[in-house]
Amino acid sequence: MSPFLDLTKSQPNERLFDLPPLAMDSAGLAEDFKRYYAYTLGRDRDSRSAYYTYLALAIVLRDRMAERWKRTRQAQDQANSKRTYYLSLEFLMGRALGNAMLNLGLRDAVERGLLDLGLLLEEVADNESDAGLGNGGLGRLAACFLDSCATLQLPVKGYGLRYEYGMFRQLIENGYQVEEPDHWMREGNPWELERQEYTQRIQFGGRTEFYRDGDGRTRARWVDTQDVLAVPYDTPIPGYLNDTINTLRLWRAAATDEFDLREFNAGSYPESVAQKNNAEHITMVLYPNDASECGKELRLRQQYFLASASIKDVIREWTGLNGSDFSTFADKNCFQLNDTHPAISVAELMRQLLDEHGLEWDSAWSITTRTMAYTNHTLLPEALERWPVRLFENLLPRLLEIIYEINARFLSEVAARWPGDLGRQQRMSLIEEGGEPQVRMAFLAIVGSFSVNGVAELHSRLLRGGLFRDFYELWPAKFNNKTNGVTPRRWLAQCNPALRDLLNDEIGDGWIHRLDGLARLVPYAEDPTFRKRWQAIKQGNKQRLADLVQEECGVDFPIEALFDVQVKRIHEYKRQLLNVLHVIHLYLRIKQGDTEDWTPRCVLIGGKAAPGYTMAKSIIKLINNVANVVNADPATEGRLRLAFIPGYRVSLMEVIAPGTDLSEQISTAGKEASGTGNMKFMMNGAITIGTLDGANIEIREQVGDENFFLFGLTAEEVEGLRSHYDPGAIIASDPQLRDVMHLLESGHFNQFEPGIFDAIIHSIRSPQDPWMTAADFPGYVRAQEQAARAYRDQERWLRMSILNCAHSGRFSSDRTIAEYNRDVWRMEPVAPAPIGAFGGA
Ligand code: 26Q
Repeated sequence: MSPFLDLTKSQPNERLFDLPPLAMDSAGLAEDFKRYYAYTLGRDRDSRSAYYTYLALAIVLRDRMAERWKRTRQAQDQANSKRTYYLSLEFLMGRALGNAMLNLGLRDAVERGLLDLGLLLEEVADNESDAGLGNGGLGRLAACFLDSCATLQLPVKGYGLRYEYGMFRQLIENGYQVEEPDHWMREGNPWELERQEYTQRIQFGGRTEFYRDGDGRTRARWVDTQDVLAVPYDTPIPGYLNDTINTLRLWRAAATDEFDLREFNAGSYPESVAQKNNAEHITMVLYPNDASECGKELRLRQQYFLASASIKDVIREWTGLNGSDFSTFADKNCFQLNDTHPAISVAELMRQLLDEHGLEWDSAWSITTRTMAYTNHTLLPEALERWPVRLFENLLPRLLEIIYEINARFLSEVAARWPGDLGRQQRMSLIEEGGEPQVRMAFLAIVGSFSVNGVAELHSRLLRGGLFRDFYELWPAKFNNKTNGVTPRRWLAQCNPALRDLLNDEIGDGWIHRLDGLARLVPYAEDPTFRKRWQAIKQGNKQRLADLVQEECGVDFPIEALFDVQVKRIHEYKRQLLNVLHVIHLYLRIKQGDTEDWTPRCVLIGGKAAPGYTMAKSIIKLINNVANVVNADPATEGRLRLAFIPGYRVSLMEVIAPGTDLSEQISTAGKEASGTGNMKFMMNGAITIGTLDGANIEIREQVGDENFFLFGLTAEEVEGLRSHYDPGAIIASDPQLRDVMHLLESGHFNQFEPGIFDAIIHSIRSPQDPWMTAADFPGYVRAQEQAARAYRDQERWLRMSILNCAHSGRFSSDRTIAEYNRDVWRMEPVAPAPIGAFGGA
């Protein structure tokens, strides 16, 4: 089928791979850099280009990963260890260069080598565009997990889609968000390796045919399908200083070479070839909503394309080693489903085992339910994925049959356990009836998995008692918690070099792979000279952030001020609105002359709104309009600034987190599954102002009540209040909120744009407001006053800052991954042979 598998007349011998190890010193690195720049990339004095300096450096690092990559694969094959596949529609990788240098231990050598050539590493590295193949938390979590798996030497492979266009680029025009396509690979992608030889064929449409096999058993065949090719591209994932390189495999959709012959014969050859385009649309673009967009056929195509290609790939490797014996498949393989997006995998693994490998239902189901594990990332009921049965019928008819069969067998289990409880059967059915029938993907994932987890303690508890209560009653042992974490390589060592060096000097560098070690910082909080150094570093990082804000927003952020930051997707439940109302309140205080003992404050807000989410887009407009009024008023000079930073993304967070004093984590309690930005800020010494939501609760537990600014209703109080929530009364009885609402309603922030904030105003005043913004406003203002007071006492603030960093050890994704491995995956680490022992490749 492909020209890549075997040569016929000649066979390469071992000498082909007999290469000396590549140089790891600055002179050797610079030599290679020069060769790639001048020869491989063809640059000379007249065609110099900043971008090509980045490309040449990327190839230098890619080569060094390549030689370790192969050894990792060999070691994992040889150990015949169990493997886990992280299936995700999103991997928000950001930039790869800095991470590769850090994890290979080459950063200093590269920096010196480039300096020798008159190049500044920072400038070279700035030419890389972010791989923005994710929306936010869920996608970035997948990226942090890959880093931790490689660092812990676990044989985990990421499977995802190679979107031609990533998360849209956000521009702000007249205060409004404008989306631009993100053609992130326009100038090529040096990190990927195409693996055409592992191309798979994926089926869509068609119908099922039943037939009798040689043993007289009835079997199914999926026929008359329209097929699409899945071509894999591999990206190396380096572990931290351990010679392990794992793999992220992303699929690209390509047309088959078959034409629509009818059209061809009718003489429309170009039309028939152009048809091929349709297939390639599958991996064209990332869906930019971080809550499910219901019913879009292309999205379901993406999900099935990922599931089918990845499972075929795993089974290809399996049968290559084990033939048709699947008896130990479940002991050796695990699929971790990143939310329900790849949940169709449950039915697809069944289909491949039944129809393509001839297994009986019971053994196929036993394998499937010992192989799949599901992570839930949301509590919002409206975000639970459902697909119309009608769509399944047309697009994936064979999978719908399998889902029906799974459902029938499952519901008879429910009936046996709770005889006569028809209500329960209806509630638990994989098919939602009444109205247009829909497949409930979360239920499919739960029924098909041996493990179901939430991503923070509160979230997992609410899943068991709420959304998934019936399933918890049926299978309590399936449910578990895995509190999220973030990688301390990117989110401390890499993004905060000054702090990294201080930590290394004082407590050694063990924290980079055992973050608990940061606890050794605790006594330093009491050391005044250490605090001074900590302050100087924070100020340097604030200057870096202030420069960015000046560049991107044209707003001056003086670094003496409290840097108060909220960056994340724009969502009503995250309550950027509450933040803006507080800024308006501060503005009113300034205007009223209430500025005694004032703490200067710079508020930064950033994040993307889903293109179809009107309310979120209005909130962006409001932030920008309030910023214009506040920043232009001479009375606020030296007291208050507000800026909206456009185009929030991974590489911006690497500048923002180290420069932040106060981290805004102010979601309505019970709505934010975990949050992970909260952890990045904490690690970099920011103090959290937050509600008892998601992982905030665990952050506060770790750092202590006195080092966290708490406010707001609890999740239970929010639910208890719903039936009699009366924001009108709260506004009337709180003079501060009343004045804020009055100014907002007077049109002060939309002088020549009448009515544009009416929907926002209405939502705050509505007794149906699910986010209860008014209810938490008074407590929020008090907590902000406490933060302002604490900041004026710099020695106190610095102590709190140091302790936040010192107690962030639990929020390393290494800890999270160690728990997944201990409780769910159960694999042994595999160490590759050290590079010095043999040749290079
Ligand atoms: C689904 C179907 C169709 C189109 C889009 C989607 C879709 C895409 C992305 C639905 C949800 C998402 C992303 C969700 C997400 O990022 N959730 C966040 O996950 C983090 C990691 O666990 C948590 O920390 C956050 O609390 C949670 O909001």
